[in-house]
Amino acid sequence: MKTNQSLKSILRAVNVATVFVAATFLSPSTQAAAPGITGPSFDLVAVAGNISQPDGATIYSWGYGCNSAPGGFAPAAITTATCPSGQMQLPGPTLIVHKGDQVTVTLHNNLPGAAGNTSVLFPGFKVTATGGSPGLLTQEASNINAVTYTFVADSEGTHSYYSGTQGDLQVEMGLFGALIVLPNSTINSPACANTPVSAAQPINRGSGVPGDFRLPATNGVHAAYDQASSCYDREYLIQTSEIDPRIHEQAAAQAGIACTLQTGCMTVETEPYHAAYFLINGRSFPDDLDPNYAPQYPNQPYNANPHLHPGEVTLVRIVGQGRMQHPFHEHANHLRILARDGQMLLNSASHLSGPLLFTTTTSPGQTIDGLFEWTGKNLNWDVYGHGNGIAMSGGDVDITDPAKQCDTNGYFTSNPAANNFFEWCGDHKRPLEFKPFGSVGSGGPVTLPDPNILVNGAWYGGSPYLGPDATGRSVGPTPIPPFGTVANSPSSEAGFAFMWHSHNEREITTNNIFPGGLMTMMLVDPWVFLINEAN
Ligand SMILES: [Cu+2]
Repeated sequence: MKTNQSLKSILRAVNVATVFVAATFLSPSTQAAAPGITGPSFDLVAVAGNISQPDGATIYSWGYGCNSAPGGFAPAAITTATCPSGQMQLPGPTLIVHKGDQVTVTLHNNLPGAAGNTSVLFPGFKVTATGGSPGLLTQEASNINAVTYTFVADSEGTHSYYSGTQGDLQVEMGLFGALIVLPNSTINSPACANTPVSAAQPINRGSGVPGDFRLPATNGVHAAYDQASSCYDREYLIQTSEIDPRIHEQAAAQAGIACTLQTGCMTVETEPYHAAYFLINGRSFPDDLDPNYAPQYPNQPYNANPHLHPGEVTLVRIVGQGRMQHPFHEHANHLRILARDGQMLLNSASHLSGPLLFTTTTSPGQTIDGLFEWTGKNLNWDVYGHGNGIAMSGGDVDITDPAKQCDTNGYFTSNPAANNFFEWCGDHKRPLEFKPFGSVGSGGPVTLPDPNILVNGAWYGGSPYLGPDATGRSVGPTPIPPFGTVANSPSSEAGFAFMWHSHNEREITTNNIFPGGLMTMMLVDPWVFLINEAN
């Protein structure tokens, strides 16, 4: 569970997050990224264990884990990564390799004997299996034995892996994970900087700078594919799945049956199917906001809590695991689809041709890579708070100075070496204190509630702005809580929270309790706040 304080903060945010709210997190939980173990050789185990859910339930599950210590962890900036030998994970360890790698995965079957054989499929790759015994879809490992799979990682992007044995039971029990293949060759473009992925130019930070939590690039260029149009600044992995607890209870009750049959000795009804838990990366909301590798989730190491700065290009890696489709909606902007199942969607001129989607429906077995960005464009008020005697670093927008003009795309991006907030020029000089709360008729953006009524002192982020002075701002006809409070110190987080969730509202519950389930929060933080995803 979240700490009570953070939970309250989130719950308050949820109530009004259909648009956005300024939110604060007293115990910052800014850890997310796309952590995993590095290859190209992996020694995995399929094993039983228990996962926890925010309603207090402990659910018997099966999952992949590390059979022995992995070769390494990524990203390097997350220093608390673990993959304890012989311990089940849900989802399984994220396998990180580079294009062209000869990947070897050895799977040990430590499931209960009553479960019978098990296996792993790597859809989209030409897999050679050695050892084990023939199964319906691939070679399988029998109880306490192993099988080895090898393939060349010839397709970049985000992929899934999952059991190829009794999938209706074994995938439901948790035998699935993600495989990320990073580019390994020379990018077609010399560098990712200033790639016109969208109207706003992305800031592509160099490797190793503080706040860089991307997976390792062999050539120093962070692109999802060997195409400059796939350059990105941040990345997050989202795996959706669900649980019908009745199936897990039946499997738990029969786990002790002595059995040597290849097909196992369990009689578990996998239909009719009534899911009660809807998961992102093995956790339900709000547990998915807690850090990666948090000790309270020994078998659910990965969280889901994207953070980004305005203008950053964020790579969202989505994997539909389990058996249901989920209409996953990324609030705040649409997602530009980059690739499906590891195949880039390009036109003949090598430009992105994927759709701009409001809802990225996850399908079992399908992966989606997409680029997400937020600048506040066309909000109709100045979220950066310029124009009240407060200039952005490097000077205010000034049409007489070429270095301070809006670019041809309508953004102020002319001086990326300074603080660049990707301001939409049409919204410039429309701060809330000029167009105040409750004065929509005067040109104000919306009638926002009085912050003194909406929030409870320290729970308020303190500023509706994301500009250079975002965390130290106390202006306006309705006094916003003064800066320097516990909630509004320059080092604390005071961004905008947007809900990313299933649009099937049944799925944003945890065993029928709202809020929960397949939901998380994405935070847009001001540039002055360092998004630190090291645990
Ligand atoms: Cu929504």
